Amino acid sequence: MSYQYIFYEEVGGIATLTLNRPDALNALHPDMLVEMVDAIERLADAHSVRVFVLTGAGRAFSAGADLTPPPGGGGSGNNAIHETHYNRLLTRLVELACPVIASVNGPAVGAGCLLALLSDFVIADRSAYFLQAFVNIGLVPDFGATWVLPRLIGPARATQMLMLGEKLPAERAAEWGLIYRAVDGSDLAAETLALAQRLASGPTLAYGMIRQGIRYGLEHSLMDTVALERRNQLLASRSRDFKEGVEAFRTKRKPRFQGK
Ligand code: T3D
Repeated sequence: MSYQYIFYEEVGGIATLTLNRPDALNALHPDMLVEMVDAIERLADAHSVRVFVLTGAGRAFSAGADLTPPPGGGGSGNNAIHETHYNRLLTRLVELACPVIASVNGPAVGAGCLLALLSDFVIADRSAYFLQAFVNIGLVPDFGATWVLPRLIGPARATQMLMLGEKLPAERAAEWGLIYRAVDGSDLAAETLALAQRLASGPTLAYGMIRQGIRYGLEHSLMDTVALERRNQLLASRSRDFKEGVEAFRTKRKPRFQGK
């Protein structure tokens, strides 16, 4: 599939998807969502990919759902789009077996905000903001907002974001624990790359199971989660990276993980 609304590239184990509708602040056009799902399915099948980076072209990360209905229907409020596009994208993202970084170069709004917050690490330009804009246009939150936000920042702050629909500056978002870090805009690309390279040279299988474990633990009991940890530890202990990690420890050198 060739892409019109996104850039996608894989370099050195790092797959980067750039939302590319800068004139519309990377608003999520339905065809863009189809392209994103295609790219994520492609990277999920590519065993060479060890970290996935999401970012936006221009001055925004994403302004959320496209509010200009495309020809033939769609646009905000179209229920079918949730089933066919948003939920599919969310599922593919959550099921990825490698770490995901959102490099938030500007406003992250509505579904665009959730797209960032569903990542494992969110690094944002200090001048960026996070905005749950749904209420400002008379919509209720979707794309997992009412599940993700209370878990990340608690119900009081989630309610504040969701009901007041005000911009949350990146630095405040970092103070609240909503995101990993806020950095100077001029450092964002380098900081993102450094984190991506670090993760791309780590034990990918273990990262994938940590991802799975965190989501699972949020929804299940302690004992169920311990049971999953036990199953995953057995798998991790059979990996080449575990063998390499122990060997490196014994011989007092840095491990060279292969992601296998
Ligand atoms: O379909 C479904 O039902 C699914 C539901 C999904 C949930 C959502 O995501 S709902 C939330 C939808 N998003 C919004 O409500 C945000 C709308 N945008 C804004 O409020 C503002 O644009 C911002 C606060 C994000 C930024 O403001 P500002 O002043 O920096 O930029 P601007 O001038 O408003 O926007 C620049 C251009 O981007 C402008 O186009 P123009 O006039 O230069 O040709 C604007 O129309 C366009 N744009 C911004 N957001 C969207 C958009 N075009 C389409 N859809 C947008 N969401």
